[in-house]
Amino acid sequence: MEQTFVMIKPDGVQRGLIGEIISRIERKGLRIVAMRMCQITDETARRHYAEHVEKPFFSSLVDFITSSPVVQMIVEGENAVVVMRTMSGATDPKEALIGTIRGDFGLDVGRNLIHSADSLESAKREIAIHFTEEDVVEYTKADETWVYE
Ligand code: D4T
Repeated sequence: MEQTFVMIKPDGVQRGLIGEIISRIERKGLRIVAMRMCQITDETARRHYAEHVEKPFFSSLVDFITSSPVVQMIVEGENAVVVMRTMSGATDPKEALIGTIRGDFGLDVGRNLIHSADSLESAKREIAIHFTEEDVVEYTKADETWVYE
């Protein structure tokens, strides 16, 4: 089982898509093991997006991600990192396939609704930024014998 870090961005929250996005994660068979709604600080946003500090869109990205509440999750499952990236779709929603979260609900790269870690290493780094061990619950979902062989 892998863990990945997922965040419904301010546009997803403001557009009333929290339930839709969480519902897709649940229906896929993934298990949410930590979840919180919060407004992230400028400092946390800069840590989270540190790899983009030199990019021209960095300051607008930090302004956007701190502008309104987000919903953060740790999502667990087999190949959870790749599965969540596939469900999220391409970074630019205009290019994202229909059926993905960005493909179904977005139009602008600066309003792409969801973040999910791009590798296991990023997932570990991001989980450590946003959650502590006490935030994580351990449990088995009743349907898992019907999700996994
Ligand atoms: P995140 O990290 O938000 O899940 O997005 P991706 O992993 O799909 O894409 P990314 O790291 O390349 O970009 C991070 C974040 O920056 C925004 N962005 C990106 C932007 O506003 N303008 C741009 O030109 C690009 C490339 C969108 C996602």
